Amino acid sequence: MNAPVTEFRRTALTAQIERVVASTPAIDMHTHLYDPTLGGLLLWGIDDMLVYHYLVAEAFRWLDVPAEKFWLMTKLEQAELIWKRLFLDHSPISEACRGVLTTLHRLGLEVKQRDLPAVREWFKQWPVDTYITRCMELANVEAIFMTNSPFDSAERPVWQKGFLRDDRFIAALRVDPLLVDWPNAATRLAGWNYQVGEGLSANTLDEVRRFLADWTRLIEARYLMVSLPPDFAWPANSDAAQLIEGAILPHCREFGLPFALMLGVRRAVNPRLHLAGDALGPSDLSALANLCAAFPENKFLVTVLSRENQHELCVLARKFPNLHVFGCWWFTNVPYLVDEITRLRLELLGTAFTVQHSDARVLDQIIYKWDHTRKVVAHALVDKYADLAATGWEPTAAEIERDVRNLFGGAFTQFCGPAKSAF
Ligand code: FIX
Ligand code: ZN
Repeated sequence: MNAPVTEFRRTALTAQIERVVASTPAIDMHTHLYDPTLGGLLLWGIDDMLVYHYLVAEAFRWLDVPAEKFWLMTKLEQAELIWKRLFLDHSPISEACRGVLTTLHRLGLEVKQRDLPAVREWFKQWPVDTYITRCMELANVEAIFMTNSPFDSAERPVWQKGFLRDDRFIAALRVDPLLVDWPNAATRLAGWNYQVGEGLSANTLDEVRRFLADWTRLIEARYLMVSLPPDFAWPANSDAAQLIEGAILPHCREFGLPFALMLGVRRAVNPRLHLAGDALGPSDLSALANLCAAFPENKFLVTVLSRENQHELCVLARKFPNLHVFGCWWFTNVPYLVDEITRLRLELLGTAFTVQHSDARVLDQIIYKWDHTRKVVAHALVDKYADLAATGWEPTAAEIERDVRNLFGGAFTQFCGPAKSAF
């Protein structure tokens, strides 16, 4: 029979694991942050934190202004209204509200004053570059993956002109417009001198590959990425299914790059809320199983938005070595579900997955997103290592450090492997 670990041993184990989890640098493998020299696209500071779409959605639970009127307000006015409704008129206990407070607290501000003008003043002292370093230190993040879209008219010209890269920011090529709205994407590609027709002929697919190759090289992308609705199916006659098979996956094989699938988003369920109006639905993961089975040479990085899909995703990752599970995405990034999902993954996959990505849209958010995740993950790991210790398998410090490194980016790096010489 297993001897239960003593209270004393558990306390020591807890302290050790909390220390390792706090001090292990994370690779933030999916964000909406930008290299600071990329045309001023990087958002940071209190007002951008307050108008984050997670908070906008929550503010509308209390707002008496119609959405159309809200969007006519300036960013500062919106931020003030959100601050009043979500922080002053009610206690800010939701995860997104608490996140703002954790961030300010870790930055050294006194949140108890509830003084928005003073917080705004404090942010004015920071040059962006020093501030990036500060946020990355506090979050203990060593690399930030961006979301880079050639279809974004703010981003596209800056890449084409060229700029001196900040090597803390790594590019990921986002292809949603290509896959979810092919007729419009085809028109744009044709305008950029790719010889594409509306139908997905062999020649058109080759030209899409030429487009992907040009952008992969230009931005030095480390993976390609798309988010897809719950009804995505493969195989199918849809544009998305044909483009994935005929262009995206051959391109990924040629360049040795993974394809990241974020599954289960229902866009614009309430378009009046803009970015805050997206919702979710459970995906049919047989599409994913079919892709993993049909293309063993391709690597798939996958996260799912619906709680209902989490268990099946783990089971699929047990079947397909070319599938790597990552992060607790968006509506699942609340401690309650991070705890549940992380425990499920640890029990089904060991440490062969990536525990979290921040999905930050505002730089400062990396502080709270990683802080909250680390606390939950440490608790889950204490239970798992205590279970091992009860069998007599005492984990060594080096083993714990190795495992935590894997969960926070090591397994992801190993899964991606080196890119190919097609670069
Ligand atoms: O598709 C995505 O990458 C999503 O993460 C975003 O569209 C979403 O708006 C978001 O910010 C979620 O955290
Ligand atoms: Zn995202």
